[in-house]
Amino acid sequence: MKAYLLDSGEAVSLDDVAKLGVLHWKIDSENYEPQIQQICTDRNYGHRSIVEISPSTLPNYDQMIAKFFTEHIHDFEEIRFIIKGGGYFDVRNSNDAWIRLHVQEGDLIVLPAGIYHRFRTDETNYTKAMRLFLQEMKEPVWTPIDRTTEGIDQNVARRTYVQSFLKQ
Ligand code: KMT
Ligand code: NI
Repeated sequence: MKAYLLDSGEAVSLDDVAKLGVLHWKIDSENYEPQIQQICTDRNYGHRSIVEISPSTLPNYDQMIAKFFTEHIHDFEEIRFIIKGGGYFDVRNSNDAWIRLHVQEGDLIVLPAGIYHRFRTDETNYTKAMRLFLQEMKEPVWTPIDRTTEGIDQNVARRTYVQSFLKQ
């Protein structure tokens, strides 16, 4: 995984990315099951699903990619393992600038609840990813809460995130 400031292209270290609460593992994409299993056990991930992002494989493609690329938060972690292809997760740093995370085959990334982020495919225009969901979730659903939502500063996940990672 490579990280850089989106505006300037200046490299950002993975240590600095970790300070924002983003977790990352590089996993053998040929034989990922053992490591994925271990992480699921350690972090209480239960349900999984596969998403294949390309015009021919994702229903409502245009609508979906527009949604992925709209800045949002979730009430829970966003956990994604890239099986094939690549993509960009943009996350906001403590100055509210975008950091672009280029994820590719074998990257497993966890975005903490409450972090502002968005996603798009990269030049390959193809992302096959496993989505993992916390066991505590009754249904593996992902509801994005757009940054423009009224009262978002009072959202519990957002407040917890700000307290934990942005206030030093
Ligand atoms: C999401 O929730 O933003 C996504 O699932 C993006 C695609 S997963 C690489
Ligand atoms: Ni998201």
